Amino acid sequence: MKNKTIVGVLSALIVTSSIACGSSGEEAESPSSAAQTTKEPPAAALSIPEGAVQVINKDVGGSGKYEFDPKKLTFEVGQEVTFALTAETEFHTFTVNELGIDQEMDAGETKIFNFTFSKAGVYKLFCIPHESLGMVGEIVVE
Ligand SMILES: [Cu+2]
Repeated sequence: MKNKTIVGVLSALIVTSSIACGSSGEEAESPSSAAQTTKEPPAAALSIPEGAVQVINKDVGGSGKYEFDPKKLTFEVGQEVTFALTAETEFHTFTVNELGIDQEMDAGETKIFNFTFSKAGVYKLFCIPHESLGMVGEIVVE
């Protein structure tokens, strides 16, 4: 698995989105090393869309007590949901195998993604690294 280095929370907020999906393959030649990159205000980058369903991926300061908050979510068939998933201080995933959902969050990161629930059912939600530690939940679509 990848190295889950804990980056400083503030710098992670700024940098994560740009490196999250990047493969560290080609870093050979960058002629002009970004000497004068303009700094962006950190808070503005994380605007959570109105009406988004917020789920906090809790680890209570890395204490080892892992849980989704809330751990049970109920939606209607056909409902399009915008999720705002926040990882508290550790890497987490928001994974629902049966629905093909597998979102990853680095420490301190908030991930926004959309999903439309097209089929009724009760689906198991879990965090890949912490499933065995009880970080599980349930998505009900009715
Ligand atoms: Cu987790």
